[in-house]
Amino acid sequence: HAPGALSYESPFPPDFVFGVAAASAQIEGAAFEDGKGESVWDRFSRIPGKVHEGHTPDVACDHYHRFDEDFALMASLGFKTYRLSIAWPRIYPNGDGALNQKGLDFYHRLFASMKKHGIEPWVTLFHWDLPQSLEDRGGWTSRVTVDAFARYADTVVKAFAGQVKHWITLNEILCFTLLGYGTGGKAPGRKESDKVVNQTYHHALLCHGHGVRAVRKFGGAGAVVGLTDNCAVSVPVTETPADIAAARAWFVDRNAQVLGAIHAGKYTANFLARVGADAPDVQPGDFALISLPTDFLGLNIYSGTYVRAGKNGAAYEALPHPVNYPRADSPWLRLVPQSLYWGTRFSHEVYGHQALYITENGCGYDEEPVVNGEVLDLHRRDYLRSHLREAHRAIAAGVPLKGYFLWSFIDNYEWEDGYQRRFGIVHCDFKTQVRTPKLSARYYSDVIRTRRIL
Ligand code: GBH
Repeated sequence: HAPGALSYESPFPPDFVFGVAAASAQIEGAAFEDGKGESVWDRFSRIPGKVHEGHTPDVACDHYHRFDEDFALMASLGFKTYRLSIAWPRIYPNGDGALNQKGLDFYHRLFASMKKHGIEPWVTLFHWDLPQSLEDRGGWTSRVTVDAFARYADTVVKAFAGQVKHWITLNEILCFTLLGYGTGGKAPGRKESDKVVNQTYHHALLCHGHGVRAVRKFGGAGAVVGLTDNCAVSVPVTETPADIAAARAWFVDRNAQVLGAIHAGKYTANFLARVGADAPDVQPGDFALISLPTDFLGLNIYSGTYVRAGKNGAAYEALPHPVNYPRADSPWLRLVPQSLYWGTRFSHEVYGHQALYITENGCGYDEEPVVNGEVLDLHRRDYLRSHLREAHRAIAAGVPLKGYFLWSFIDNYEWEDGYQRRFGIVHCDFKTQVRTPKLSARYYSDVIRTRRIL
């Protein structure tokens, strides 16, 4: 369709993918069952003070034992695409070394159940549950992890090529590196120097490359692969040429170390100038792997930063959110729906991506009272609606946005916030494991059925 052909009233394009998302460590539970090895989150969550009230991923939504009923529920709501991740420590309990056949068997059963319910899998190879054994040998600071990931990726893609056609290499490189090894708020909770942190994401970029290589080699006909990035998103304060140019310049700077490096096939000059002596060590051949062509880019966008034209020759001015600016219960989750429009538009314009997916978008709240047996999460319905409108607007403007995955299908283990923070459109009672669709699940179901923003 031509740019401008869609109005808010017109339906999403017929091939637009509507999905829901979750991740292994956040929903599966069964943390020590059928030979699964310990992950860094199994370990980190047991360190006093690291996770809200010491919550662990041990049981989570018990999806490991309840996936069939979960897929029945998804199907009944009309959700036909599901983004999940594979738990590396189920497949290789020590990260490398011996293979755990029971781990592969579990996902074979899971994909068979999805097929039975008519749900298409989008599979992330790594969503933060690094085998603890690899962490004990340096984790993301070490190339041992890169070699182990290459082997893990080969094994998994080979095993599931018949059942999976959509692959995502890694989820949010800057989160599990910077927050895991820099600030220490996420597992493994280390506080290393900038030099070491920069090295961790270089290793993560190499794993992304290995993931692409594995899918090309073993994925079979029709397999596609991409990265999911939590790009930093700028929103121009006014939609004028000056503020838009400023927001674009901020976007280029802030995404230099992942999207910029992959796109350029090297670390860019402005990035190297910024990090100076802390630049990562790069070996010959690294960037040939890192910059292998992909089929799409996945973006996790929850929020955005307002940017306007700079004063006195500065390229831009990024504005802090005032304390009273609306947000979800996560302090970082400021409500900026236009982030979906500008995030996808800048990714397309700056890097030339021809297929973009929002692989996560959603909001988390601590208290969601039940009224007459239903969670009336009108706040989430409004979040969903306002963000879908901006996705729709991007498509109308000619941005190649091909799909949208809502985070999350069900309330789950929200990392350091434990079970306190609920992102689901389906409520999970963590005592009884009863699932109850919230108002937002009904709303999303209607949107998907009609392909319109209702
Ligand atoms: C996603 O990341 C994750 O992929 C998913 O697993 C998670 O459940 C979901 O979000 C909801 O949190 O501590 O101030 O530095 C979200 C993007 C970007 C959120 C970095 C946390 C750190 C803010 N993340 N952000 S701060």
